[in-house]
Amino acid sequence: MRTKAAVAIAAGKPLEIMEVNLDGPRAGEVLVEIKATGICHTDEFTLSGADPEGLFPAILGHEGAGVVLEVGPGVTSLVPGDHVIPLYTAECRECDYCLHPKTNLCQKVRATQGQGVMPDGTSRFSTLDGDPILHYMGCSTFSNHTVLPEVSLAKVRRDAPFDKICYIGCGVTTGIGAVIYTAKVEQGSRAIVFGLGGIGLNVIQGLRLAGADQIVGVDLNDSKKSMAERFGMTDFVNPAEVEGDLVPYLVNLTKGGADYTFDATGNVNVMRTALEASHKGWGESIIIGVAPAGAEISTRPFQLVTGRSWRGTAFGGARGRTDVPKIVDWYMDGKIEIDPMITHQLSLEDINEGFELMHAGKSIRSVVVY
Ligand code: NAD
Ligand code: AHE
Ligand code: ZN
Ligand code: ZN
Repeated sequence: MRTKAAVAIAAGKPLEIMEVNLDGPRAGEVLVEIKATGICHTDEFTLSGADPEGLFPAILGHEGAGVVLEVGPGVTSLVPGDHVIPLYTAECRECDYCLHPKTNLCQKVRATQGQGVMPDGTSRFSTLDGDPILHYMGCSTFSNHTVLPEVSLAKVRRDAPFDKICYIGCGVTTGIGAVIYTAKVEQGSRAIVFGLGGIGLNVIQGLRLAGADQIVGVDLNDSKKSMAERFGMTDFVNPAEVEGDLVPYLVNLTKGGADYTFDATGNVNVMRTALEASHKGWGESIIIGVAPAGAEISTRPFQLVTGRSWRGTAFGGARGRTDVPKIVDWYMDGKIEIDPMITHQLSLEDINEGFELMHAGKSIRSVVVY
């Protein structure tokens, strides 16, 4: 079939909107009509050329929602008409990782996904001239139609609005999941969240859900403050306005350091501050941010010797096919909020505007509706 997509031609170049060819689903694959897709910072990271796994030309986008149109041979868990959220972290329920209780990092399709192809080693996308176009993060939601492995799709209820639940495909689940699945934050905890963007705000609402007593938000951009307060932030710190070292300031503010800190900036210096602002003896610091190729983290080992832990999380530790439908329920039941964070709605033709808004710090989430 032919479909319309925003194609990343090369690093640093705007996406090009064009008709592309999409082959039908093969064994274990599913054709999905994408109804809405969010633009995540990670798409921008890849487009900029900072991602060592970034490949071109490719159809980016990994935060979407849509409807199953056709299933390939052997697909048993989905039928045409099902509503789905694509998963960049699959859940096959049978690999060593899926069977291990401590991780959500299913490896069933990870190797081929990282090469921009389907599990059989080929791409379903091509130009109208027949040149292959690669998939991205196993999703490629910047296309009106896409093909995914069955294990990379969460089936969700049919009454949930696509233009909101697409955000559960990455930002919402990553932020809330970092709190409840990865850190397992206890009631009454003190926490610090670095970066109050599309991920950090969801960490904040996760902390509120978990019953944290103190939720400190740290951002260089003052305009993020009011939205963060709406989601439960109790204290705001702009590092540019703090005299002297930020670590002792935050340790003092949290009465000895935070029980949990979260990096949602991708800046390795911030990651160090986050670790060191966690409480001596038991503080845990969770890295969510994705750092550019070659960047490294550092701290004095003494920080760990004295009881702080440095951890990381992908997709908030969520097992997509199991947890994503529940998060959709939380949204529909009013337990979590999504709507205020979707600050802009665009058409596919205007997708580059969404990237510009993100660059300028003017949006939380821009969502493309097909
Ligand atoms: P965003 O651009 O919306 O937000 C980042 C925020 O950090 C902005 O508000 C910015 O002002 C703030 N910031 C930047 N530098 C700062 C500094 N030095 N100190 C304090 N604040 C600072 O981005 P996002 O969509 O929220 O994504 C955040 C990070 O999370 C990105 O690196 C993204 O790639 C990553 N991410 C990771 C996962 C995962 O599974 N681990 C999932 C999604 C996104
Ligand atoms: N390819 C990059 C790393 C990118 C990365 O860390 N991706 C996160 C998801 S970010 C979503 O917005 C992730 O889930 N990683 C786990 C995985 O298996 O990719 C690099 O630096 O190589
Ligand atoms: Zn993302
Ligand atoms: Zn698996």
